[in-house]
Amino acid sequence: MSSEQSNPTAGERTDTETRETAEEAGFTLPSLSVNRRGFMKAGAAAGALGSLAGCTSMLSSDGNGDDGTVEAAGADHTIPPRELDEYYGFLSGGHSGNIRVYGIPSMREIMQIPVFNRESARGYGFDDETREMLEDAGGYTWGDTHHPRLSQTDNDYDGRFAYVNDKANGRMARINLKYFETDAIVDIPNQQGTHGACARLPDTDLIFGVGEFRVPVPNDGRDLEDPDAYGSVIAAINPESMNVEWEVLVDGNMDNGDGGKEGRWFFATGYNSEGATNEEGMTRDDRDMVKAFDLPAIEEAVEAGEYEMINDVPVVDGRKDSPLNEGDDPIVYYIPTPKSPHGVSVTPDNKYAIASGKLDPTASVIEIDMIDEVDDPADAIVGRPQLGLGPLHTAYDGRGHAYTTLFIDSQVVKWDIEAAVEAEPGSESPVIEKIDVHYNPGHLIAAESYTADPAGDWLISLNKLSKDRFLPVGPMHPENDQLIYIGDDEEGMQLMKDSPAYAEPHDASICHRSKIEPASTYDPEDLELEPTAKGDESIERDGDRVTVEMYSERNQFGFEEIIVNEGDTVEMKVTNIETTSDILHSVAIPEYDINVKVAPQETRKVTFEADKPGVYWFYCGFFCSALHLEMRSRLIVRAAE
Ligand code: K7E
Ligand code: CUA
Repeated sequence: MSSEQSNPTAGERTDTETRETAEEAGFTLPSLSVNRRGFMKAGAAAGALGSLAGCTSMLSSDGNGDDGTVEAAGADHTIPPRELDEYYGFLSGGHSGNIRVYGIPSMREIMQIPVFNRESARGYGFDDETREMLEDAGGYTWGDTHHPRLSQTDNDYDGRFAYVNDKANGRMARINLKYFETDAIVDIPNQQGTHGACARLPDTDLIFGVGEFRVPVPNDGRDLEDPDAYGSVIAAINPESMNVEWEVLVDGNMDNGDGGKEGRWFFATGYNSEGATNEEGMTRDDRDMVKAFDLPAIEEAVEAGEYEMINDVPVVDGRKDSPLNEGDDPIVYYIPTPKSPHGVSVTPDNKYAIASGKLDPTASVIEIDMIDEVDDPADAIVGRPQLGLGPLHTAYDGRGHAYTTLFIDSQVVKWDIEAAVEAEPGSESPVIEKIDVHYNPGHLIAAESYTADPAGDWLISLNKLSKDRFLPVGPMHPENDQLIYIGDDEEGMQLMKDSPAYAEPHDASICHRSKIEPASTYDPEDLELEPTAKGDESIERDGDRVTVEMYSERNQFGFEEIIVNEGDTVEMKVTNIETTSDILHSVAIPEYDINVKVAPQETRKVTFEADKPGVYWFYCGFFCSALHLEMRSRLIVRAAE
């Protein structure tokens, strides 16, 4: 390390605090008897830090990186030219409506995947197929992605799909990880504000969308002024067909959700059990509800016809006073939890669901196997460590530690899960250490934290505010996603990098690169449209409908000119016949507001009304060769008589 000052890793303040707390609690934290600098010197000489950290990255050779980042003992997040990142990170784009793909640990943004937004570079929302998909999904022009979750088989990532919610318009989308593109969106009936999103594990046989806003069900003009009659639903979506199979109506708002790893339980946090419509009312009570949904019991009720069909979806009544909740085996357990709990996540071993207090400085550790055994659901809460102010979300390293964001304290706290079960409620003793983050974190995510076997090396704190951490760019600031190394329990959490992000990532999933196999060109078999080979190009007229089939290659389109009449409907299909990876073309039609990307072996179609007579040089938008600028043809629209 070249200097202490330029090292923005965990502040001494928190180390000291942690040491005191830990010593009081009788914890032994050997490395903390040496300060960081001393440990670095001693440790680096020993040369054993790489294996100690259990990390495949190389030892850092010297101190600070030249990009203002910091290397820590045994961990190196810098990826030199020609080398690849170890993990894919899928970060939601929030109200930008997309998913961003990061390489981790470098934190470089590698790709964006448009989901609920229209996006011109990909032609997403421009070609017929994606435009129709967005129209069928409600025709909205934006969405609010929060929780990207990856499909799993046997509790491990299988590299097939990612799923993400639209908190704004109540939708769920699927992203095909062969092509890194959105291939299905469902507009969820009876649900406003699809917030939490996750899969039923171990094999991703259902996707859950958690309805946040309480509304009349159905929301068709009834009960407008009667909030007591409002409700919210969880929706269970078939991951293949993307149809909603059933819903469960509950009392109160719901917030985030996570599924157990053995398929039986689904958990949703919530607030506003008060049923209020303003802030004061929503935060009145000290307890709110975590709902534990007994999935087999719900499926039995659906089988038995115990539901009401609302907007073509079977809706099961899971409200407190529902007959299905009478007796010893309710379909929904209401677990009183302090206070307006926000994040919930199930531990890798499926033993606990941990809900963060948000307005209470504790997290509630719910022992999953106790839920249907105790008389009072509150007794399933077996631990309540005091973590700090504004606990929001929790991730895992697979070594028995939990990491929770503290929104108000602007910290990430690392704590011991079993110690929290042993300790008195409200005790701070399970806390191992805290690290300052900059500033006000929402989610955090650790590598493969949502699987049964987290990697335990990298963690990202997704901070809402960046304040002074980047060059000023006006009143709208970037977010700050901070990379933290967690692979060394002795050295503790180490802040490695600030990474600005455009508004606004919420949650993320991190998957080892070995588990995803993206295609580098399209397989025409995977596409609905027949490709057009060179020599098969055609222009056909049927009344005022003109069908164009053409190819594109370096440096031409299938036709030098396409002549149509004003008022014609033009269907233009184009195949990129290149077989070389990374040689993309597009069809950009000026003044017709069209840009359609075609990657190698991809076929897309765009349909438009030729309503403006004139000459339009349609051109290729990707810089595909030295003669790219010459890659253009004329669309000639003859004026009507
Ligand atoms: Cu906390 Cu939507 Cu997961 Cu944002 S939610 S932070
Ligand atoms: Cu094709 Cu530029």
